[in-house]
Amino acid sequence: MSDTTPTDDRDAIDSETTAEKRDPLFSRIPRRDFMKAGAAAGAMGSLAGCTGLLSDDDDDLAAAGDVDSYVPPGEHDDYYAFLSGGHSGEIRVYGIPSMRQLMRIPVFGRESARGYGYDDRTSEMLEDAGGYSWGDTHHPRVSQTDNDYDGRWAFVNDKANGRMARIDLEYFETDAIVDIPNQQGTHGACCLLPDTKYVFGVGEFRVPMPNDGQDLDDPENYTSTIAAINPETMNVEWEVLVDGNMDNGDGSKQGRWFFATGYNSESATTESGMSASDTDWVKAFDVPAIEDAVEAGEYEEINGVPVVDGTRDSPLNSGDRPIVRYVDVAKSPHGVSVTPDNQYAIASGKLDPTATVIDIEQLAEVDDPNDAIVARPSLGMGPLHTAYDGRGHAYTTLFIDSQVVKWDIEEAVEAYPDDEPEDGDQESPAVVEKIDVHYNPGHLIAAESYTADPQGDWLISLNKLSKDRFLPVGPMHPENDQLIYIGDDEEGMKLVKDTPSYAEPHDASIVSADKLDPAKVYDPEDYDEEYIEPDASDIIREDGHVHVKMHSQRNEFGFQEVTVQEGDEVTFTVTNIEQTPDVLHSLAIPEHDVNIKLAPQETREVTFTADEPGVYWMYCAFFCSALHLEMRSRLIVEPAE
Ligand code: RUQ
Ligand code: CUA
Repeated sequence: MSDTTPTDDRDAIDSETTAEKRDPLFSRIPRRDFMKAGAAAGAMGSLAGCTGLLSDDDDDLAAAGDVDSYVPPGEHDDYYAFLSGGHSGEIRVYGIPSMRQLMRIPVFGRESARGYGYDDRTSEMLEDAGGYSWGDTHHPRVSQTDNDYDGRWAFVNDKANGRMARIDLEYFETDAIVDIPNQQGTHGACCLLPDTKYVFGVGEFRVPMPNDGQDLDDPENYTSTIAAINPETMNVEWEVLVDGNMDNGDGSKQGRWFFATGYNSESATTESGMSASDTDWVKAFDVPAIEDAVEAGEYEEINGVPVVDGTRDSPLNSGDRPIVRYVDVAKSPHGVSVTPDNQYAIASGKLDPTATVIDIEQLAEVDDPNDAIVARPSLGMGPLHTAYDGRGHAYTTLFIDSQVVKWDIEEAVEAYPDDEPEDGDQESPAVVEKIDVHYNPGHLIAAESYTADPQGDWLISLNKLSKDRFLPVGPMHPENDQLIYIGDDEEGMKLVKDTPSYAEPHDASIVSADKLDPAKVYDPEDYDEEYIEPDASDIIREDGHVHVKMHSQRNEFGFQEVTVQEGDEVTFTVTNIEQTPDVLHSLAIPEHDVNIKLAPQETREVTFTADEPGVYWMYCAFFCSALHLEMRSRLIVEPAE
């Protein structure tokens, strides 16, 4: 098996990684230079473009033959995976282990097949959330109760416009979006456990506070915040502003700590400035202490939100219970995640080959938060994110090496500090094995890794580049989500399949199928729109407004024709009265940009202006029966006198 490095072969990869050995360009750059301030980020970027030079001698698929990931036609997967869609602004739902895409859930942008952003309710929701036509989803996190998935919601950030959205997991649809005040570039998203008390939005871009045209050119005084959002109301309860920027975050599992990485302690505005210093911080937010400060009125209200000062000089950080503890970690850490047992928060070095392991219990006790660092294993080049199997192993993506490294957390703790690399290039004895992935992985996620009880069987590596792995489709390539079996510590990790994906999954959450209970048809009680029975069909005309109420079923709408006057504002309230699961209709109106989706027992409303006289065939866009094409009626718009 050429794709893994067995434990006893560890020496062979001490001085150079497999990727480095095989990559002619890589080996021309002395590694030491690589890690120098400023150069590293650029080197990382250029290497992302040259991993296609890696020779392709893997026989992964043959090796994968004995791992059973086959889900026969008609059978169901064991897990749901929720993958973000990046700047497509959506969430994708996969079945695991088949890697079949089961559904897409539009979040921040309109999507016509689901009528999302076309009916009145969803278009008002998007409008109230800022009215942007797109978003950038990175981190889907699923709500938990008692540190286990409770099947209620998924949350996801919008990095582009500083927002957080909630997805209802009964209906698999976005039901709330909050535009987070004082935050630009909400990047990290995660829940404070055990019971999802808050959803945290982590502000990445530092801006003047408030960002109202003052202090434009005073980057020293730009700040970023974390926002604590109530998952029920989606209100921002409070924010904490900090020094430096923030990147990713993870909540601890026992309610006290929230961790965020950051890569710009320098307060710079250029790439080289942001990576000048050899260290940055993991910030550990002491949530109960912050709540006490809010309670005591120790905040400034900015744009309607209590903002607590968590900068290093803040009086709230000088007493014996500081609200934010700044832990020094090697430069520009990226991912941070809390281990299933809540013992450690592990931050990945990104521009440094190490991960930093912070002991959560010690963090509360030590005077100097750096004393809570209990391990710093050297893992490989470009460590980004870490997931867990529940058997004491961590799995970290190595962006530059194009690998996933499996390592033993306790072994790393025992080896520390004797294993501290002098020059950053000795691999930690805690490394168990590495597997090549194709290519340049960002996040990875293991089944239920974010809970207290990961399943330890499947892991997905979300690779940014697919290069030559699929049929060419033009200059924009698909990305590659690779399924890896991690259930057998003896045999090692096995690459099982490649899955092309559209730009661009960042993070994911994998949830056991039995923890979700999605509805098969809508319950009209859950929504405000009026349910229209066939005998309640009506057309109400009032001062230039026409309200049409009608049902839909195979193969008709409540009215064969509807006549309005040019210039009328028209509202259609339409119910799909079908009880049969999977029989959807829609109301599509040509040349009026109208298309609303109607699943069984669903009612939607849409309002538009009839401004062009003529005849318009309203039709159903879901193929619902043999007479689907006949399912249409006329909208007649009479010219104004
Ligand atoms: S980030 S590739 Cu937006 Cu989670 Cu790390
Ligand atoms: Cu209803 Cu097609």
